[in-house]
Amino acid sequence: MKGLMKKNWLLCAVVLGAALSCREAPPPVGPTPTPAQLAWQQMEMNLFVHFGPNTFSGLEWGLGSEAEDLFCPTGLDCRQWARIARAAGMKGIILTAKHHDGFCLWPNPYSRHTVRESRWRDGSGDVLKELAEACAETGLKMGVYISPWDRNDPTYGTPAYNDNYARTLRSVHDGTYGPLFEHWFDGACGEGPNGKRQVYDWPLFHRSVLDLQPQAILFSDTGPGARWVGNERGIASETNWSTLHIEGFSPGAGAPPTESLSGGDEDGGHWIPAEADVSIRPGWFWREAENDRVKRVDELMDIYLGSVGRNAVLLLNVPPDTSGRIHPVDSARLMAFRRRLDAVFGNDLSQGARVQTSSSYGLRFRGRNLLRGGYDTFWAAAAKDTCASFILDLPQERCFNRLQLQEYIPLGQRIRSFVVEIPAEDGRWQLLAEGSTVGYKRILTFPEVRSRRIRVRITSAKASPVLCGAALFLDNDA
Ligand code: FUL
Repeated sequence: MKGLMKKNWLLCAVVLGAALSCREAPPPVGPTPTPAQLAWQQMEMNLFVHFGPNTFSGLEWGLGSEAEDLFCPTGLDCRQWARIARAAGMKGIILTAKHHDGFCLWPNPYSRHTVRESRWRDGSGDVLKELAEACAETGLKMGVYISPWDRNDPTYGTPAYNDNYARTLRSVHDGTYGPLFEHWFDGACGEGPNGKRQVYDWPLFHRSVLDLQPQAILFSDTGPGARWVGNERGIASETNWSTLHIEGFSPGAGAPPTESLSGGDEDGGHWIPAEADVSIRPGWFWREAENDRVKRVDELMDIYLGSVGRNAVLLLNVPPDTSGRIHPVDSARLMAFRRRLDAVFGNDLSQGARVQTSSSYGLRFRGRNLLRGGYDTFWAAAAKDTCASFILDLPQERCFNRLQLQEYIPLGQRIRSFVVEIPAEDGRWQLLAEGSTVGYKRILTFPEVRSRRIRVRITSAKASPVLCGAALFLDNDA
């Protein structure tokens, strides 16, 4: 009798275990990213390239009346850009194919203000083509910035401009330059109160890109693929939701408030993650006089923590000089920045830890998934455990000052706030740091501590947390 009971119990345990391990993932909460948005977020860091007549005039906003011959790089080398971008750990390059001055870096058939009209390579040059080839060879993705505001196009300020701009978009997205991962719609317009007024046909512009490149991320103040972070310092808010309200807003003058751009809206109905753009120099375009004002590695590190470390994608502008190559000061700085990133984030101090969790959503989603590589392997807490916690028990005491957390965003952004604790001398948990949102990636910084155990307690969440990564690092130069 006793033996039979034991057998039945074992059978139940096996059946229950099997059921729990086959269990489906918890249901998503709120808006979620499209596969293209997830792939975009995973790129983390891209190179922005401002290049055009302004490189030669020293202006930030060209007038539109510049002679085409002004654009004359003496040794354009897009392969050098791509090599540097790749060595720096960037996954894509976005080029200003047309800035506000209207000059097109490709022979746009719908403009008479392009490389074709210049003496550069006797009018047969095409920067987009060279960059597309360089990116393809280097394994980088390519994106384009094509300014809606145009100081050269004579139709600007009339409905005809919208059609011309749409045709211009199509001439770039029609496959001539291969797949383009992102299209940057800049909201800037400096026409002033007495200037030309253009009522943009956004639906037409979006269709013009998406009909040809359905996977492209459309960037603007209101997305729909990604949103401007609301400043040009490359820094997102500490609380940064990837969800946004867009009803009643439009790119440019009608943009959402700055707080929403840099922090998202907790209850926003659309998944529109933040992209943080910033220049490595004071200006967006190269200037001889700024060669000694290239950002230092510690400034770049702060930007990284404030963007990638706060659930945004970083778009770092490194503008080529008049030769058409990235200046040695900028490339050396980028390489030093890469070395610092590798020194800090190349050594995960949570390796070998045991993970204890307050609960889990079945065996398939257990705590140890937190430390297993791969974004798709995650820990999910039990459905009712919105204030779930986990403890990392390291093999021995270690020093660290950075904690990295990652939510599995295909199931929505859930966490509102969390605390990080380590044991005090009497063994009781004491507060080390506090954080708010997590999202795709959150890197929390705190003064260096030495500990064997660390506890992360979610203090508020929209639904039970789903985390696919937890890691500890030490930045010795912080
Ligand atoms: C702004 C532009 O006006 C700047 O020139 C630069 O291109 C920056 C990235 O966006 O809106």
